[in-house]
Amino acid sequence: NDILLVGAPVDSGKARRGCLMGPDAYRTAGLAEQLADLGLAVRDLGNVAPADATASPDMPPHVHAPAETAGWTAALAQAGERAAAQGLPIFLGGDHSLSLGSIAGVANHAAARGRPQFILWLDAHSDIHTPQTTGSGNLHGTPIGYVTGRAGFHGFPPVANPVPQDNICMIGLRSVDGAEREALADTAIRTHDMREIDERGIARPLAEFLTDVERAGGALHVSLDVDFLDPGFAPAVGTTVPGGATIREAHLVMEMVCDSGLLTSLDLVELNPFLDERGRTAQVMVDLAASALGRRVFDRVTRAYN
Ligand code: DIR
Ligand code: MN
Ligand code: MN
Ligand code: MN
Repeated sequence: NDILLVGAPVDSGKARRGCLMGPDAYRTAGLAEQLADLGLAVRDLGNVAPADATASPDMPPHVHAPAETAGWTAALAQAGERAAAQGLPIFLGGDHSLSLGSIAGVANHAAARGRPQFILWLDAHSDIHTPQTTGSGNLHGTPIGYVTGRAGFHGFPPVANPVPQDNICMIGLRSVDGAEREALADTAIRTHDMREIDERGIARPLAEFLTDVERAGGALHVSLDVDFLDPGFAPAVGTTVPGGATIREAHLVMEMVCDSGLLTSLDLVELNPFLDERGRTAQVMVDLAASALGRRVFDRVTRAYN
């Protein structure tokens, strides 16, 4: 299965700039080379460009850069669907608003193959806002809202294949506001906050989810937000929240995802190289991607997720 690198220098999902440098930071950190060293065939498709779009008058006025993000969503959905037909796309962000498009695109591909789409959401935040519920007006807080088919995304492409709530698992939560809490309470989305990880460990909730994906014959999209990690290890993100996953927990998640054999697409999002020290966070993200795609100290006989 070929690995396709899809550059998504989306920077319109929030006011603070810098995520547009993300794709080149991953390239500079050697993502393609590290995956090729694992014996994988890697193709860098270059960067996607946003489609032209205009903002809808129905969009609440406090929402930041809606036209630009709608244009990215259209372009990335198309690029994502096409890439998924050729192999396993890795979307190099870019802020988390790129996932409106990446997930809409891979879900279209899965639907065409008759496979249910699943999402593993690794993030401090649940990102389930709509343009009406977001307090910040930042659309990087809305991708789960969009891909599950919540209303209110005026001027955005209609979601052809919404992802069922039962097929979404969030791990790492520690910053969820009132409107998100309410939205999540009404859903079947599985949420695992940091307290649960402290109490049960990270492997158990993940294993339960992977077992369900396997039973359903699902396609698995993993969306990895830099702020899933503790800012002590991964400082180059605009929305740091203390108390995140350790490097060891994050590698365990990636290795279990790899062992499951279920991974079909991956987002690397929210890296802001402008905030980094010598590309340190980019390197951490590249190492995690390598774990998701087979890097190991030793091979194991049994599948680690069982
Ligand atoms: C934040 C954004 N909850 C907001 N979320 C982030 O603006 O509503 N997601 N940073 O990862
Ligand atoms: Mn996020
Ligand atoms: Mn986040
Ligand atoms: Mn929020």
